[in-house]
Amino acid sequence: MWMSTLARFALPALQRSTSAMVCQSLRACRTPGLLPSCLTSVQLRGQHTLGSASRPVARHSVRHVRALDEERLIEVEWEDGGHSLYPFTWLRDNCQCPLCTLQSAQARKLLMADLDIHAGVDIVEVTNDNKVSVVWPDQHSSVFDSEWLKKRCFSPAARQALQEELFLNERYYWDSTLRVPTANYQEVLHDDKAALAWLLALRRVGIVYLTGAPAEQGQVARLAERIGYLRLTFYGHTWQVQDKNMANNVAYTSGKLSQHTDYPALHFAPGVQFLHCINQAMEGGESEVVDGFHMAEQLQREDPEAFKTLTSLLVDFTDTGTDYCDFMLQSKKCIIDVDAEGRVARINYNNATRDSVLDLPLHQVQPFYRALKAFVDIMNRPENIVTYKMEPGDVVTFDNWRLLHGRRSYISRPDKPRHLEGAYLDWDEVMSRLRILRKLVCGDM
Ligand code: OGA
Ligand code: NM2
Ligand code: ZN
Ligand code: ZN
Repeated sequence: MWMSTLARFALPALQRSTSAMVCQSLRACRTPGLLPSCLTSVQLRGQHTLGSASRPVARHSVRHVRALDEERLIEVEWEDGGHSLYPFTWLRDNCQCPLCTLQSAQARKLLMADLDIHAGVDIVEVTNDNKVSVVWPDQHSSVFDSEWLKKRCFSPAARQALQEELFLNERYYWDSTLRVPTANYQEVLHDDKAALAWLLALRRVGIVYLTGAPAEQGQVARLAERIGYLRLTFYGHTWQVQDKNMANNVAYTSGKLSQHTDYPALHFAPGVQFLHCINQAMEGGESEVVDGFHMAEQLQREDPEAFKTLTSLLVDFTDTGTDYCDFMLQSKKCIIDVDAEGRVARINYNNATRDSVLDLPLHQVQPFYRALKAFVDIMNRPENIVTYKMEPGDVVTFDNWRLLHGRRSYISRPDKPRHLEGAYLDWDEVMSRLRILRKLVCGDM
C-alpha cells in the first residue's frame, strides 16, 4: 500500500490476536455507544476465553404479572423493579406453542384469519420456572419466556436498543484523518472473531482493508462465500477491472474515475463491494474514498437548498452493453436517499452512468446542476478524502450505499497490466453473517 504523502491508514487497526482484535476494532469506532454490548462484555471479560464465556442466567426474572383488562394489556413487573406492558392481541398473535408456531422454522403457523384481535385474557400468572402463562377465553394457553418478553418490551428505549442490536444502524462518520480498519485476509477467512470484527467495522465505519490475499483471481469469491453468496450483475459473478478494448464501462479504461457509487443504474444497487488488487499500475491508479453519509450531512448543513434538491429530484441513470449477457438498464434515483427520520441512508451517484435523459421541467434543470456541483465540491474537499494505493494481495471491502470511491488515471507496465477483481454482495447477506458470528462469538443475543 502507498504510504508516503497521502493521508494514510493505521494498518493495525484490527490486529491479529483474537481478543485484541475485537477490542481494536472497537477502538476504530471510538464512540462507546457504537459498540454492541456483546463486544463490550468480551472486552470486560478480559482473560476469559470466548468459548467458555458463561451463558447469562435468568438476567430478567418476573416478580409479578397482572392483566389490565380495560387497556387490554398485560403488565410484567421485573425483579429489578422495572415494568413492561404487552398488548393482549400481540401476545395471542405470538403464542410460541407448537400449534401456533412451526418450531423447526421459528415461524408463525397461526393464520390472521384465526386471530381474534379483540380477545380478552382469562388467567395470567407466573409459572414455577419464572415464565408468564396466559390462558385465553377459548382455553388455549400460551407460555412466554421472561428473557424473550424482556427483549420485546414496547418501551421506546427497549425498542431502540433491540433495533440497534438487529440492524447496527449507528455509524461512525469520518474524514481524511480516518485510520482505515485493517485485518488479515486469511484470518478473516478462518477465524470467527476476526470475521466478526471485519463485518462490524464494515458496518460501522463503512470500509475495511484486508491484506495478505494471494495475488490471483478467485479471492473475492472466497470472501463472498465466507458470508453467503455474491450478487450477480450484468458484469458477471465477479468482474475484472482492466484497461479493455471497446470497454463497456469507463471503469475498464486507464482513465480517472471520479468518486462514485457503483451501479446506480440498478434500482437496487449492490450494498457491499470487494475490490482485490492482483496487479497494480506502475504510475497512478491510487484509490480515493469519501464517507458519503458524512459529506451529505455537511451539504445539508451548509447548503440545505442543494440537499433538498438532491433528496427530492429523481435523476435518470443508464447502462447499455454486453458482458455476462446483453443489457439495457434505466433507473431513476435521488442522488441522496434519506430514511423515514430524514437521516441520510444511501448515496446513488456515478457521473459516468448519469443519463443524458433528464426528466425534469425546464426550470429545475439549472437548480439541479447547481445542487450537484455543491455536492461534488464537498465530496472533493481534501479534508474529506482518504487516499491509498492498493498493492497485489490487498482487498478493500466497503459499503457501496455509503462510500464514494474513485481512482486516479494510470499507466501500467506493458508486460503487467493493472488488474483488480471485484465482486458485489448485498447488505442482507452480510448482516445475516454478522448476526450469526456475533451469536457464535459473543453467546446468546
Ligand atoms: C470500478 C472502480 C476502482 C479502481 O471498477 O468501479 O471503482 O481502482 N474501480 O480501478
Ligand atoms: N463495474 C466495475 O456504476 C457502474 O457502472 C460502476 C461497475 C464495471 C462492474 C462500475
Ligand atoms: Zn398457541
Ligand atoms: Zn467503482
